[in-house]
Amino acid sequence: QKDPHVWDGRSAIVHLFEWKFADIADECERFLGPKGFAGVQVSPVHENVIISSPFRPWWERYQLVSYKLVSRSGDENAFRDMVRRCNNVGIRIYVDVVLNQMSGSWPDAHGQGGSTADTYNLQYPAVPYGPGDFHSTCTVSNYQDPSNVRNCELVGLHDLNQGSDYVRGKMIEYLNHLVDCGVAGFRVDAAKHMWPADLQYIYSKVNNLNTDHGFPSGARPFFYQEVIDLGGEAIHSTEYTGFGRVTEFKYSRDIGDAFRGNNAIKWLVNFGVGWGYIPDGDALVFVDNHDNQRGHGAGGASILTYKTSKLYKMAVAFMLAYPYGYPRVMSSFSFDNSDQGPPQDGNGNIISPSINADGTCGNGWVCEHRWRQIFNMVGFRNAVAGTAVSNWWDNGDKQISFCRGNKGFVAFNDEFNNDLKQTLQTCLPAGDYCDVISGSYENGSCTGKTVTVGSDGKAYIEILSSADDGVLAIHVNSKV
Ligand code: AAO
Repeated sequence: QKDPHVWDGRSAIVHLFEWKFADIADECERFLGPKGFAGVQVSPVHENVIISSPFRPWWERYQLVSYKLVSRSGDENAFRDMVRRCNNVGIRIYVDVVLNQMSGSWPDAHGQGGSTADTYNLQYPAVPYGPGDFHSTCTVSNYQDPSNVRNCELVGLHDLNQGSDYVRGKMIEYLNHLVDCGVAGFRVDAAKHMWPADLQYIYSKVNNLNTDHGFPSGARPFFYQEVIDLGGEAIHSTEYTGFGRVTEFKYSRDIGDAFRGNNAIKWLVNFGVGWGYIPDGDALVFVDNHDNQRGHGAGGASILTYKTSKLYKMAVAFMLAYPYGYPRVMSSFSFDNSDQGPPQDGNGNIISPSINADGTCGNGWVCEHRWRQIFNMVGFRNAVAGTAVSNWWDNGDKQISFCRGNKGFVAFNDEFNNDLKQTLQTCLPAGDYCDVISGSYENGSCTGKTVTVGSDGKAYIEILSSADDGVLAIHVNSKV
């Protein structure tokens, strides 16, 4: 349940936050498949309460009225069609599932599929759930007390009792429905707010992945659980790593601090377990997520996002170059305030991303995954798969480089006033290589800088502090 079940030669999940299913299907075929991505995390797919004040915020999708597959991203037919089309081109689908709770209290609550609920009285007839299926209405207020965190309401969201056979049964039914549709796994929202033993039980009852979608028989669904553990609280990530991966939030905070210059990047030499994180095979890693990019969740001012683009691209490049955890790339819509929903019309219909001539997105979508420096580093990660870090070099401060076996080499200059100008060991066979950060290697030619590696494996590497990008990356598949 820690294996993402990806196609050979592929890696990285991209979170297409709030995308519509039809657009995701197109993106799998026209971009993610060809560029070597392995999977997509989709926003919650169940029926949620439509919230009109504030107008259709992104977070309404975490407030359930039923487990029907109908949301602003599309209905069940659109969902099934997307999963099939993406699986056909080697892109797995992971669904963000909300098991902790239903909605908060809203007058006249109704959902995208027309279901209604009496949220004040804990009546959700479309499931159906009633008052006996919930924990009490106390508030999560003390992160030093596991019972408070797990048996009370997170920000007023009505807290389901996963200890009940009936409630568990409904959740297992929902997850099995998604498995039947062909998904490869799940992000489990707010896992920290549920008892580990309850989750372990629920996961154990979920069916094997659907062989009609190309999964081998006996394949268990991938589970990665949102547990925020920055230390200092009663609940630890390791309570959940026995039966799935866990989102390593320390990674997100610390990589931000490092590239912001608060902690010299030379210290990244043993990033991961060496920093006290959970084991490599237990971790799901990311630079930012849909919460902490807008000040929700954890990490605060340390977090890098698309808004700090040069440092952000460096941090994402490091995540993809360095072998720790399974990486997730964030793909955002642009926002000015933290409630704002995705690009939408006056009726709350999501507006599709447009694709510009240079491959970037328009209509309010940022599409970090279409930034050359990011998707080319997915190609780098695929090219160097199975190799270890070697020949680490640093200048004692904020310039570093390292090899991945004899398959790839990457260098970073995180100094704001000093150029990097060094002859460095690249570990690559002699030849000319295309730097996949300043350009791309396409149809046999390089649109960026070319790096010449000598017969001793060394090359002159230059990253000026004034350059658009503070990274340089070459690999065996970018040999000119
Ligand atoms: C909305 C409204 C609320 C309203 C509610 C009910 O905003 O005002 O009361 O509806 O109607 C999302 C939004 C919420 C939204 C919710 C429902 O973020 O604003 O509420 O949908 O629509 C905790 C949880 C974590 C959670 C995170 C946001 O542990 O699971 O809060 N993330 C997930 C999703 C998220 C979603 C939900 C859960 C709910 O990813 O999108 O909410 O389904 C500490 C704790 C953390 C805790 C944070 C924030 O973190 O450790 O566990 O996260 O506090 O409460 C330092 C500390 C760090 C600390 C952090 C923040 O960094 O080191 O430990 O500060 O103080």
